[in-house]
Amino acid sequence: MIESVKSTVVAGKLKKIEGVVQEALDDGATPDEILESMSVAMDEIGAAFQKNEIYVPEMLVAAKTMQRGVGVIRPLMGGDSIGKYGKYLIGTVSGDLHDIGKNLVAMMIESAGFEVIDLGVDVPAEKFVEAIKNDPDIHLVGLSALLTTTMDAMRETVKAINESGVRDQVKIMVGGAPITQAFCDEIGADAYTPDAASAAEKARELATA
Ligand code: B1M
Repeated sequence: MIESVKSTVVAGKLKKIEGVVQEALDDGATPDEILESMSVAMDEIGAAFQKNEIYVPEMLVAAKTMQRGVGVIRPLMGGDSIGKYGKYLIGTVSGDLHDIGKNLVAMMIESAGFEVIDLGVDVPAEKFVEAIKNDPDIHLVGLSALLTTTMDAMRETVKAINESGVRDQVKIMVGGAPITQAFCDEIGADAYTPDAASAAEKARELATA
């Protein structure tokens, strides 16, 4: 059953995914297993794109299929009461339109007990700064980047926050496929985590430190 979750995402069968995810759940698969299987599907899609076996439209429909599938398991993720650990500002950096990973991080962070403020994709550095300045209750900021070409925008965003006089108010977390601990250290962010689950864990740790 879990295999068909993966193959349905790879094939971009938008109309079928909700039923297939539900069947997998009924069959005993956990939401985590289903998420993992959809993420593996996106890796397959990425590899096929790299080999020119598929093009942007196929990548896009697979992404939409995964997002619809995530919608089915979202209510099952449960978690702590929203806002218990404070507010978490998140967005994908300027020039970058990838949001599946960022949305998963936002979902896990919310389940971990934060009120999430999601600025969306292609977010200019100034918008992050403005949001932090306008809300003194924001103490954590998450930046996502999926392209090697937008890693610089992440660097610029951290720099803009550093220079805006609000750096002491927040801790900055970074992540996304091309991001590493070394890059996090280099740009002066506070924490790198490789996936959504570890991001939620780290956010709690930083909020309670
Ligand atoms: Co794009 N794309 N894409 N794409 N795309 C990649 C990233 C790529 C690796 C594919 C490839 O070539 N193999 C490649 C980047 C190469 C590079 O930079 N080295 C690429 C490219 C080239 C492009 C375009 C330039 C293609 C073109 O137009 N020629 C273009 C750029 C558009 C832009 O952003 N300006 C483009 C466009 C797109 C679509 C719009 C079609 C679509 C995105 C739709 C959407 O997001 N709504 C898309 C997709 C779907 C992908 C792949 C196939 C899948 C991404 C994904 O959703 N993965 C991707 C290949 C791949 O990743 N294998 C690819 C599933 C998701 C769960 O994982 O996002 O990694 P991920 O998130 C993880 C972790 O990274 C981490 O946690 C998440 C969950 O555990 N994480 C964080 C993410 N953010 C975090 C923040 C944190 C902590 C952890 O703290 C704050």
